[in-house]
Amino acid sequence: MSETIDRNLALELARVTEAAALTSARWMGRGDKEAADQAAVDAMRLVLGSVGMDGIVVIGEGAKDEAPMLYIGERVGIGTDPKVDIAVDPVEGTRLVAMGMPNAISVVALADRGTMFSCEDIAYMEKIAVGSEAAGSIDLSASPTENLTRIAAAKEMKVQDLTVVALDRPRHEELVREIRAAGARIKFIPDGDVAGAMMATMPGTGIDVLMGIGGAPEAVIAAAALSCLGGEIQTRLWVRNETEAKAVREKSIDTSRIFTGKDLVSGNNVFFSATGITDGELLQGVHFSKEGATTQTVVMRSRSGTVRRIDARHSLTKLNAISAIRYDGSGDTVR
Ligand code: VTB
Repeated sequence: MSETIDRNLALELARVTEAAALTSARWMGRGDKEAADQAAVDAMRLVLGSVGMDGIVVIGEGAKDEAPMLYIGERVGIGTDPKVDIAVDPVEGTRLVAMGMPNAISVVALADRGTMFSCEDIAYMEKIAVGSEAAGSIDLSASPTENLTRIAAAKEMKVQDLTVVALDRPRHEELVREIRAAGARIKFIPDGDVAGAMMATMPGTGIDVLMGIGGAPEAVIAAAALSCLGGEIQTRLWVRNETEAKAVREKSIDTSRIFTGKDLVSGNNVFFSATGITDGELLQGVHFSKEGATTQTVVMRSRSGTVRRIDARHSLTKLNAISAIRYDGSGDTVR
């Protein structure tokens, strides 16, 4: 399987996230996050449908009855081998696009069939993620102070020099208090902790660690990215309400278990692509001009460890002539 999966899928994923980013970027700052998401979903689904694979959406837009497309369990691809699990987030940070804020990305990850974790009963996970220099030094069951001390030691830095990225949420009040008491700096993000985890892992972003509670599906996508980038992620399910607590009791879900990156994505041939929608530290967003549009994408494969950045220039007039996707913003993609 490896040859097929290597040659056919790695770079094709770039086309998938590019298409989603190009269409959803039309909605930047227009205050309509559903429209930004729908445009991306339509384009992503269309391009995914042409990829030579037999894919099942494991992380998607939601359960079948609430998500008409890219729902969990949906089969995508042309149906030939390889058999893969797919995680999609057509717009990671729909509000970021709607409000024209930084770091909205379009993301797809693939791994061998049956190797991606999913827990539809619990929506959130506690997370900690670091880059390769600090891999092996974190422990989610230890306090944030302890983790910051260990990360600083591993990176030969002072805690005061560390920058934590965290979602700006009331549920992080205690975490924020502790990080501040330890003396580290914080970069708050309004949404998008997949980008946050990638920032903590990629060199040159100025971020040392991601901490806090975010979406469980986003944890799996982040784990896919980290299996390619190196670094380490640890997560734990976080129960948000009585409905989830009931599911935990009835299904004996272990909420004390710490999931490593390998627990979330166990396959060792993982492909990942992310294209910027709005400009950010990680990737440039979609820029439009009279010639068309430009995109920036990071494409990676865990087995080889290759990380590529792809700067693309798109002629929207030509694309419109050959595709069902309405790239010029003139209307909806034909579904
Ligand atoms: C995050 C983030 C997403 O949801 O996981 C977050 O990555 C967590 O949920 O972009 P809340 O927004 O409810 O805190 C998003 O912000 C939105 O899907």
